[in-house]
Amino acid sequence: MKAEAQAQPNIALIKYWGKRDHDKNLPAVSSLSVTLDSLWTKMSVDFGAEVGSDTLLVNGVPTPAMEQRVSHCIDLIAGTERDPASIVSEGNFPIGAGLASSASAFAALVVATAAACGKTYATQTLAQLAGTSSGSAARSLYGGIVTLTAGDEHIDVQPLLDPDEWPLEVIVAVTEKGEKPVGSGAAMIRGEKTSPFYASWVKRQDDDFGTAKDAVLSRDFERLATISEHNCLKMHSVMWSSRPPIVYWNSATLSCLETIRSLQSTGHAVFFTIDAGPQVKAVCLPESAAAVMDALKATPGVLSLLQTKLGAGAKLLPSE
Ligand code: 2P0
Repeated sequence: MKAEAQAQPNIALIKYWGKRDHDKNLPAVSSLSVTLDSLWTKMSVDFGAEVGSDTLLVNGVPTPAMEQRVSHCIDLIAGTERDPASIVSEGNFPIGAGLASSASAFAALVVATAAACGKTYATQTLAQLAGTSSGSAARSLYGGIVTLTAGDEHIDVQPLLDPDEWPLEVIVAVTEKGEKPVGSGAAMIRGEKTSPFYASWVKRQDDDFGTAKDAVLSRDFERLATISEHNCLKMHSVMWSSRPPIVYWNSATLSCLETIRSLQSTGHAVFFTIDAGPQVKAVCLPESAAAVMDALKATPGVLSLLQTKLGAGAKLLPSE
């Protein structure tokens, strides 16, 4: 009747931006991501709570705005003839600020819901269910480095490397704490409809995805760095060229990019990626992590830093 699960957000190096099927929420492009370790979301789902309809508490605050999306995700697993659920979400990082909070939330939600209603699913099926609610959530079912390929009927999510097979680190420079002005889903639709670059973005994605996958399998950091930065900037070009334009960056975002360029010029193994928000994620090898932390800390406009290794996929937590 009640279960709790935990998942970590993931950061895409080859980005998901655009949908081939809106009803099924199928991505238009393949993506490749790293699952983080020390950022987390815990979700508990309780079908035995005496509530008249689904209720959602996020970090102790009732959050009716998200309820419909969460209820729909629970329906996919428990059916619509189910008892109402009390859903409690807790996390240790900002929500809706380009830090992939919906990825960890929906990944944890599908695991908790399946357990709470006594159903057993293959991880791949749980990934597909999570992806229906949030495309990127599908990737957080797995740890380490993960690929998501998109077909016309369903997605296929695969772990490419375990977290300890390539000990990358991710340093997140937080440059703004508030929620983003335009949600990812709406921003993607605007890009599909209005950006003159969208068709070319979709057409070239398989090449970028293949290059990144090869780079990961051969542990070629420089090659992964080059293709990841290129893919990130192409995604932002689609956003910037949408009408009206979507610019998630602020001046500190750009300052962080300059810092990372300067670290690269002194031989550090680091590259940047940026999602639907102004935060900059620096991906680096462990030997460069201290230098990256120091340099980003000294960068104007950086409010705080989060440092993490790669982590595991979503998991059920022991019941109390
Ligand atoms: C990604 N993002 O690959 C890309 C890069 C943001 C920028 O997936 O509409 O919340 O719920 O499927 O998963 C964020 O979008 O989108 C995202 P929906 P989601 O991580």
